[in-house]
This record gives sequence, C-alpha cells and structure tokens, in this order.
Amino acid sequence: MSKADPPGVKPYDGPAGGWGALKAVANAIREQTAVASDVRALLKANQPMGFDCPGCAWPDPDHRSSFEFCENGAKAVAWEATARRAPPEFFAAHSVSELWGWSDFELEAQGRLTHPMAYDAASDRYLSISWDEAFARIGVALRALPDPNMAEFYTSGRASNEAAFLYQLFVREFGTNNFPDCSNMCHEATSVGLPESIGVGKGTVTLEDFDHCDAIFCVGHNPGTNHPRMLATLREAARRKVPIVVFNPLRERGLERFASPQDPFEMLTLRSTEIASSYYQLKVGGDLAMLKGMMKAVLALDAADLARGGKGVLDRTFIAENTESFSAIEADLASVEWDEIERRSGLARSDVEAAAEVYAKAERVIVCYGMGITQHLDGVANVQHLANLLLLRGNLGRKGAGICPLRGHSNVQGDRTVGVTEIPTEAFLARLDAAFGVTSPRTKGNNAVETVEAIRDGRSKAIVCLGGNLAVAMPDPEATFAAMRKLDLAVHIATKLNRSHLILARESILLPCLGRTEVDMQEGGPQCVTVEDSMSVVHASRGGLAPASEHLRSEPAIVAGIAKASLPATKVDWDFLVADYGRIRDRIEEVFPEFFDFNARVARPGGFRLDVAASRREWLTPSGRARFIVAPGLGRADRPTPDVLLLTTIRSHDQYNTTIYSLNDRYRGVTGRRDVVFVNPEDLAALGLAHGDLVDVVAVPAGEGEAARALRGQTAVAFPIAKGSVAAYYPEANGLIALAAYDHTSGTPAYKSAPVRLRAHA
Ligand SMILES: Nc1nc2c(c(=O)[nH]1)N[C@H]1C(S)=C(S)[C@@H](COP(=O)(O)OP(=O)(O)OC[C@H]3O[C@@H](n4cnc5c(=O)[nH]c(N)nc54)[C@H](O)[C@@H]3O)O[C@H]1N2
Ligand SMILES: Nc1nc2c(c(=O)[nH]1)N[C@H]1C(S)=C(S)[C@@H](COP(=O)(O)OP(=O)(O)OC[C@H]3O[C@@H](n4cnc5c(=O)[nH]c(N)nc54)[C@H](O)[C@@H]3O)O[C@H]1N2
Ligand SMILES: [Mo]
Repeated sequence: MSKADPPGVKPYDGPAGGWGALKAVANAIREQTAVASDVRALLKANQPMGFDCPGCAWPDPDHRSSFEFCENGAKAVAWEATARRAPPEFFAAHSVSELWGWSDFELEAQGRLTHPMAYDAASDRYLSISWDEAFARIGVALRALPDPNMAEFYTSGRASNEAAFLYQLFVREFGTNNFPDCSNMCHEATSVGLPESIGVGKGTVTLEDFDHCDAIFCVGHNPGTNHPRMLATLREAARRKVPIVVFNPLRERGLERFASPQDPFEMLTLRSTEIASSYYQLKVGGDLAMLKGMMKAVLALDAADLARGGKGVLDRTFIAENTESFSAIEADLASVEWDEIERRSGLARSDVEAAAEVYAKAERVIVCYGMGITQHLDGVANVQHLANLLLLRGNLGRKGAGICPLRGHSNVQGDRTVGVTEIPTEAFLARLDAAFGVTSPRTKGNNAVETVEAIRDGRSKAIVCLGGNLAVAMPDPEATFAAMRKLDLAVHIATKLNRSHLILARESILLPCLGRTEVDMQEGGPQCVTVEDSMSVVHASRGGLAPASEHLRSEPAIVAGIAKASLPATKVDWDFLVADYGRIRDRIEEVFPEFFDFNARVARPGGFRLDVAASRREWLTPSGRARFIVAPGLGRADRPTPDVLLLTTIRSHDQYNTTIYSLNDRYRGVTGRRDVVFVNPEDLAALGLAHGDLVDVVAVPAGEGEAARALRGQTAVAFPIAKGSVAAYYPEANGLIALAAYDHTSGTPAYKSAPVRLRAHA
C-alpha cells in the first residue's frame, strides 16, 4: 500500500530552531530587502528603543532575545521592510479583473503600497488620488447612510493602542458599535469565556511565572511556528525538568524538540532539547472530552487519597473561599462515562489518567492554549473547562500558576483593551462620553460573522478596514466575497495589496499606511506607539526605517482624516491629538483608569503590566467568586458516521495568517506546495487511499439546501495525526467551513472542526 513520497513531501527529522532557522532568517532578509542599512535596523526589533516585533504577542521583557534568532519574527519584519513597491504604475498596468486572477501570494509579493488609490470603474483600475480627495469621498459615502449602524468598522490586531483608541472614538461618535475584529475569529472564546469563569478575559500569568511552575500543559497551539520566542521559555522549563504535557492532534516539531540558535553548544554539537515530556495526540475537537476525563481522574485521585487518610488532591480551602458551583462540576463528571471520553478524545483512559497525575502532583501548573481550543463550536466551553481544571487545585492567582492564552496578532489584546469591541460595557461608554462630550451608541454592535451576514442581507452598506484581509480570513469565502460586492463603500487601510482590496464596492478606496518598523513623523516630532502583549504588558514601539513612500500616513493620522471628513460637527480636536501621540495616551488614561501615569510608565524600558484582577485572586464576576461552569456533554464536534472525518485548518511555518511567505512548511516536511491534506495512515488505508494520492475533500452539509463545498485535487499526505482527524492549510481550506458553523456564545468560527469526507479525486 505504501508509496514513495509525493514531490515536495519528505519527513523532517531535525529539531525546531537550529541551523535551519538561522538560514531561514538570512534568506528572509535577503529576499525582501535590498538595502544593507535596513538589515541593521531590522535587528532593533524588541530592543529597548526599537519597535515591537509585528510577528507575535509573546512578551520579551528584557528585550534581549534578539530578533535575529527568531526566524518568524525575521520573516514578519522583512515582509514589512521589503524593498518592493506597488506604486500607481503597477495599478495602471494591471486591471482589477486581471489582478483577481493572481494568487494571494503574488498580490502581496508586489510589495508596499505607496499612494492612496481609488477604484475607477471605467478603466477597471485603481488610480492614485490625493489624501484630501480620498477622505472627502469616504466622508460623503458614510454621511449618505441612512443609519450609522449600516457601516462596519473592522480591525486587524496590528493596530497600535493609539490608532485603535482614535478609531473606536471616531466610530462611536459616528454612531455605531459595529466593531468586527480579527479577535472574533481568534480568541473571542477567551474574551467571552474567561470573564464568566474568572472575571477577566485575559491570561493571568507573567513570564516570571514560568520560572516557578512545576508543570506546563500546552493545548492546541504551535509555538515553534506561531510564537517562536516561547520556545526559549519552554526550553528553560524543560531543562529544569518541568513536565510539559502536550495535547495536539498533530505531532508538531516545535513541541517535540528545539535547538536554540542562541546556544553555541547546541548549535555546534547539533544537539537539541526535548520539549514535551508527554505528547498526547487527541482527536480534533476532542478537548472537552479530554478535559472532562482529566478532571474526572483528578477527582478519583482525590477520593483515593482521602481513603488512604491523606488530605486529598483538591485545594478545598481555595474552592471554599474563592469559587462557586463546584458541586455542579462533580455531578457532571459523575455522569460522563470513560468509554465515551475515550471515543471522543481518541485517547486511552490510562493516558488521560497519566496526564491527570502529572497535574495533581505539580504544586504550580500553567495551562497554555491557542486556536486548537478556541476555534470550535464549543470554543467557550473548552476555555471554561481549562479554567475549571485549574480551579480544582487553586492554580490561579498565585506564583508559578495560571492560565496563558497565546494571543494572535501582536496587539490584538491591546486593541480590545482600549475599546475596540462590539460589546462595550456601560461603565466604559460613560467614561468615553464624559471625556469627549460625545454620546456613544448603547446597542450591541456586529462581530465578524454578524458583519458578513448583515452585508449579505443588505443591512450594512459600508465597511472600513483598519488592516487585515477580512474576506479571505472568514469562513466560506465565496459567500463572503459575494456579500462584499454589494457594498456602497469599501475602505482599506493597509500596507500591502490583498484579495479583500479587489472585492469592489460602488466606491473602493485603498489607503497606504506606515508599518511599525518605520519612522512616524508628526508635527510634534517622531512618535512612538504602544502595544500590549499576551501577558498584559504595555510597552512602547518606535520605528527606525525610512517610510516605504513619502505619501504614507500613520494609522492615527488616517483615522483622524476619515473622522474629520465624516463628522462635520465633531467634538474631538483630531489634529491636536495626532500632532503628539502623548496626548492620545493622556486621553486613554482618562477613559481607562488602569493606564494611570501612562506616558511616564511607558517611557520606562519594558513598559508596565496592566492590572489583571484574577492574578491577585480578585474575581470580577457578579458573585465576586470564580465559577466552575459546566457544559453538558462532550461537545458538538463529532463524527456522525465513521466515514466522516474532522478537518482542522492550520498555519504553515511560512505564513502569517492570510500572508503566505513561501510555499514551504519545513517542520512538517512540505516544500514548494500547499495543496496537501494531512491524514492518519490507518484512515488512508481504511478509505482505500494511499500516501500521495489525489483526493477531494468534501464538506458534510450542515443543513438542508446547504451548498456543496469541496476542495478538490489535494494530495493526501500520510502524517502523524490522530485517527479520524485531517488537517489542511488556512486560508485555502476556508471554503470547507460554513459561515453558520460558529460558537454561538462567542461568535468564533469553527475553523478547527469541520466534518468532511475524503474521496479519490474525481
Ligand atoms: N509565524 C506566524 N506567527 C503567528 C501567526 C501566523 O500565521 N504565523 N498568526 C498569529 C495569530 S493571529 C494567531 S491567532 C496565533 C495562532 O497560533 P496557534 O494557535 O498556534 O495557531 P494554529 O496554527 O491555527 O493552530 C494551533 C495548533 O492547534 C492544533 N490543533 C488543531 N485542532 C486542534 C484541536 O481540535 N484540539 C487541539 N488541542 N489542538 C488542535 C494544530 O495542530 C496546531 O498545532 O499565532 C500568531 N502568530
Ligand atoms: N480557516 C481558518 N481561518 C482563519 C484562522 C484559522 O486558524 N483557520 N485564523 C483566524 C485568525 S486567528 C485570525 S487573527 C484571522 C486573521 O485575519 P486578518 O487579521 O484580517 O488577516 P491578516 O492575514 O493578518 O491580514 C493581512 C493584511 O494586513 C495588512 N497589514 C499588515 N500589516 C499592517 C499594518 O501594520 N497596518 C495595516 N493597516 N495593515 C497591515 C496587509 O495589507 C496584509 O495583507 O484569520 C482567521 N481565519
Ligand atoms: Mo489570530
């Protein structure tokens, strides 16, 4: 049955990091930049006076772990600091219809946008226009809407705190809370789920906690690719003999072993450090079953210990003093059967029990998680059961213990903190109104899924996007594309061309902005911005490179320009704020008291940490206690029949969300292609298929009359992935995910558990 490896597929034997990573850093810089001085400037990322790496949100407290060693940080920076340009001549040479036929990779590979552009239907081209003209046209279109709620304002999480704060102020003064956000597709299950459990929607740990923990659980995240600087932290823990327990359907090299490019010994001897002490390949969507199994096993250990005359393994004092609803959890766990847990998680009872023992033995435990937990029909339930597990032994709000969501975009958390949310609290709106003399709308706004639905149904007619590639990032791109073509106005503030920009509205405008690596010169001199990392640390970022074009404007300046053109009677002095971002920070502080002394504190190297009440065992829930929250059953991600597999969609090593850097995925052994689907060898055999066969991946319709979705002509790759699970790359596989398949509590699309069938390619 076995067959030779198909072209471009060959298992990778090395560790994560190592020489391969250093070579990739050099290549990334060489491919994108021509100017030698740029390369030196690149190395300033995450240095005290440098810019924040746009790659990921993992903290870097000492600003020491130099970016020249972080392969994917280098790629993210080189991508932005590229010497390539997409000037007006480029758009003159290619009609939009022609560009639509290009790949996403080719579109972005043109380089940085240089001029404001507006679509001209007569020539089917984007033509350059002045900034004033661009703002005026946007103002006319926005003011023409009969209701401000007919406009949508998207944010992708690279925007700085300053840009995001001005943006939400403008949008609320305009009159809507329609803030679809990349967070809606990402950690919304965290933002919605954790506050109900522990009173805050953020992680509770600091980097220092990793130096004190006794066990780490890594559930559904891939740090070797997506948070590479975290590998240094995991490596240190592994060297301290801290057990690292991994739950992931795929074998991910970065979680198995890592050679630190900063360790001369490992580099010269070609050795590496083992990361995971146990690696459990659970089924896609099997997390709720696994977590309930772990808790059931912990309760059993507790009972056994008590029977032996011990004091049990639960932290009864903590449970009594800090939590509520423990009995609900006990009752639920008593009702779930082990054979069902085994079937749904794909793990043996003995494996789940072994993991529970590691958990129960450790004095201090940190649980880290990513998209493998949140992007499911039961994303909120998954997150809340991680919290339940930690609550059992008081692993929250003390040194060396806590919950650690790996945030996505480098400032997605900060954007939320400064008010970009469709579900604002009354307290926040009241302060915003008092600070600016505006009257913010009180009705809930649209999240990302609701935005696409509103546009599809003709209820929304305009969209402004502060970065991102919304149409490609969402599920069911065909439905999203069709919807977006019905708009009256589409505005994109962006650094590079992408497919969302080519989905034309009656008026389509492209506004090129500065990136984080570039000098941001305003009336008051060069400006810095601030960002918040995954651990609630706020710090400054200052670009050092010359802007990609003299016509670029900063995001805060662009937001101000749109605001002035759209709000003739505005209460805000936009020019005054943009002249000196310190003034924006003063206003942030006025609206959000936790930013007290903002300018002074952020001037210190490393910045400051925002207060996270749960980190001090203050529970900002209605009852003032942390809550055990039960989700009945084992989740909806199930296979109705044995021939149905659950598809998860993942990032390759050489991509940043919808940006594809190259067609390689080194650690998974794929080179020069992305048209593959990873399948367990036994599943392949059971389906009568072989490694290297061409297959069609066909989605199982969610309901009557649902469109037939398929991804055809993929190459099946036998891969160490849990049985019953298959994986393909995002965004190519997004067509397999129905717009209606999302977690109804948080709105997070179920990108990581789509029921599909595999068939020989027809
Ligand atoms: N270089 C780079 N860095 C990035 C990004 C990038 O695209 N490129 N994106 C940024 C953004 S916005 C985000 S949100 C983060 C994403 O960071 P991650 O959360 O690491 O992202 P993913 O690649 O989507 O998948 C995470 C892991 O979940 C596993 N998984 C899939 N399904 C399941 C499941 O059902 N259960 C469990 N337990 N695991 C599962 C996959 O095998 C994969 O290893 O990274 C950020 N950083
Ligand atoms: N199937 C599937 N779909 C997914 C996911 C998945 O795991 N599977 N993950 C989801 C997740 S976690 C996320 S966060 C979303 C990502 O969704 P988005 O955030 O919308 O997408 P990105 O690909 O990060 O956006 C890339 C574009 O941002 C612009 N850009 C880059 N830097 C800047 C900047 O500094 N300023 C401005 N203004 N623009 C800039 C560039 O024009 C670039 O083309 O996708 C989601 N979609
Ligand atoms: Mo994300």
